[in-house]
Amino acid sequence: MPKCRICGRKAVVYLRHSRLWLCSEHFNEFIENRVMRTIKRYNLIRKGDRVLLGLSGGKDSVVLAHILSKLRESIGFKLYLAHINLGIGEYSEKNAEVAKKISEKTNAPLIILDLRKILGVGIPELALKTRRPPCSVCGVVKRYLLNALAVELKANSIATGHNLDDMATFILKEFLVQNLEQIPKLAPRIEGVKDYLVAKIKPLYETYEEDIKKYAELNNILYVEEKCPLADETTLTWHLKKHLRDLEYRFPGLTIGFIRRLVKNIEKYPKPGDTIRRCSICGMPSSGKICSFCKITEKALGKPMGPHAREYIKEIV
Ligand code: Q46
Ligand code: ZN
Ligand code: ZN
Repeated sequence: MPKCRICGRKAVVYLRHSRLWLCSEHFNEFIENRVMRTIKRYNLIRKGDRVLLGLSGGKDSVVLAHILSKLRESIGFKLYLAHINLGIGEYSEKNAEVAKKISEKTNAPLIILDLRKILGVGIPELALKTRRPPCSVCGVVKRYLLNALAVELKANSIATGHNLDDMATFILKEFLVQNLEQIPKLAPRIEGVKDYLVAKIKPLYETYEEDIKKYAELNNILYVEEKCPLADETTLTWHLKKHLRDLEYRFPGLTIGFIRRLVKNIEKYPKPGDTIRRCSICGMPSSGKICSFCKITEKALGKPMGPHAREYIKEIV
């Protein structure tokens, strides 16, 4: 039976990327240290910060909620959880239930934004009426509502559960389509603009998806395993992620090496040409005159709903 490299007790996990057998206690320590190092290396959270974590109910954000709740005392920050109920039938209800349980477990206040209460419709209807892929509409809605909520909460940053595999995949995709100016937007920390755009941070930037799964398993952490029924498994991004996982298996440590070297050189990539302005309808960040949320809701519902969504959030905060 393999033994833990640190304490010699029975090992339960093998980390291929680090060629390391570990017991459950030292595996937890390894993962939590890695997140802490990512936070420090990229200056993601500072003492006294208010951090709003987007909690979907899936394994990444749920594990991140647990780890951040453990680290909040030693770093000295306040953790808030935000869950957006996207109105995708039973799938969304299950996620909302998990979010409530995680909030109790981690002792972090939870704010639920229910899309059907705000707009009267969910993601499936918005996608159908705008004839856009559900995930693209969903991305716009989630980014908008999380940012609007973070602005009202006066949060210093919005944390998301994007993991190492996600980020390496997104970056590879931008390489393949030669959208190089998108790469700086995939850094571990993206600065905000005072009063209307809150900084984005990714504390799981250097943590493998497989390790997150193991962490959840070993610590009996509840999360929604079921995939979103609207997920599109035919996209380039989806295939790239699958192939990257195979490559990582053959060449352990490939993904983390790639990401670390890339971040070191991120300054050398062309800067995004689009300047951030404020939407002329709702005042939230936008690359054009009107933000995507106002455009989508106007197309689907006949009226840009940015101002209404902002009012709704102001009232519940
Ligand atoms: S929730 Fe939304 Fe995901 Fe479902 S519609 Fe697509 S983006 S797959 S993370
Ligand atoms: Zn050990
Ligand atoms: Zn707007």
